[in-house]
Amino acid sequence: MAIVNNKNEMGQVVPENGQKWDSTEPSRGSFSYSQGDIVPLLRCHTLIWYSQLPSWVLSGSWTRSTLQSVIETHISNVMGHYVGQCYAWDVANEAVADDGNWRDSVFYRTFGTGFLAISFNAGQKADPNTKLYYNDYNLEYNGAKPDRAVELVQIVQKAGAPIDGVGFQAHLIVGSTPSRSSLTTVLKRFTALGVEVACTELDIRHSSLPASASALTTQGNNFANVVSSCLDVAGCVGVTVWGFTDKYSWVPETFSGAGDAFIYDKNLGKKPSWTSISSVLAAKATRPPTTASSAAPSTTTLVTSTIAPTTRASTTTSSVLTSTSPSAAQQTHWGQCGGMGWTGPTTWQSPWACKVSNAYYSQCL
Ligand code: 9MR
Repeated sequence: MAIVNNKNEMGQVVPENGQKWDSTEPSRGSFSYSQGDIVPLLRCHTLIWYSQLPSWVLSGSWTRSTLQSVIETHISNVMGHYVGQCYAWDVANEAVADDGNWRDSVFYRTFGTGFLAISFNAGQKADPNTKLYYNDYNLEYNGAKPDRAVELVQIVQKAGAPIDGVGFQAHLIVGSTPSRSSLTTVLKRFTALGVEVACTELDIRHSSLPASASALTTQGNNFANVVSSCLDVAGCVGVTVWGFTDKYSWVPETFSGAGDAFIYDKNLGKKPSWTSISSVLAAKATRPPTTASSAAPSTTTLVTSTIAPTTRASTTTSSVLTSTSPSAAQQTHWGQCGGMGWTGPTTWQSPWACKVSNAYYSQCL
């Protein structure tokens, strides 16, 4: 809790299961917020999902009219309870099946895709100031699933209903994560529709345990790539990890033998993945604004990283780069002077030297 509540570490928190329908309205018309209320700064999750529904919703016999009323009552009560506390709400979750077809659910069976506009309209009515999101996994690689999710956003927009964002859950596997550029490409397919995007449930699991030192390094590089992809996209507003310590995780229960998918180990020590993410964020934070393309996104602000830049992790080794061609754009004391993807100054002012912290970050010290 000390780590979660440290705002230099986490910019916002998701109550993992506490806001789901089976927690908030376990029986019809009877609302409970005891699990959701335990955290104060929220990315809110989730309202309309085929899973973790109480049986009265799952096996009720609904007409369009009765189910619409149940959806609207649920959304208005739950969002109403959290008004002003949620940066964003995952209004609809996982409405697309793994093969790219629409996912079967009580909502889809009753309305076809019509439940989406009903839900997003209800969301706007309940809290006009939160961001209304569609959230799903396996959107991270172009293919049938993101194709359908693009269609989903367009369906909601064409219906005249509000949709502000698309959440990429990003439950990934060490060594098989998308490249920085391919993830950037798919994120941009959605921002091109006028919505913001975010990584909302990032974890990168080892397929087998214990992880070797080199697997931990790979995991760190994989995390850094995902965060970098988000930073590369104007309109990608944040990265949320779906748990932070390997001590507690949904992963081993679902993927037997796999795990250690997070940024702190079981003893609450920082892993290479923490250091990699911290370095990427520090590099971005110290990068001077140079061109229009690197300016703040016009529609959104970079505010919602779960892991905020903090003091950079100490490094055990550091090497000093040699300046080859001094130019007009020399970096000043403390600024970044190199690292993967760095496009700013790579020469520096005397008497400072450019010290390599890691592959992602060199600093003028
Ligand atoms: O982390 C959640 C886990 O504790 C629950 O048992 C599980 C039940 O489906 O849901 C997990 O969270 C899921 C999230 O709500 C939606 N995206 C996938 C997450 C991992 O399964």
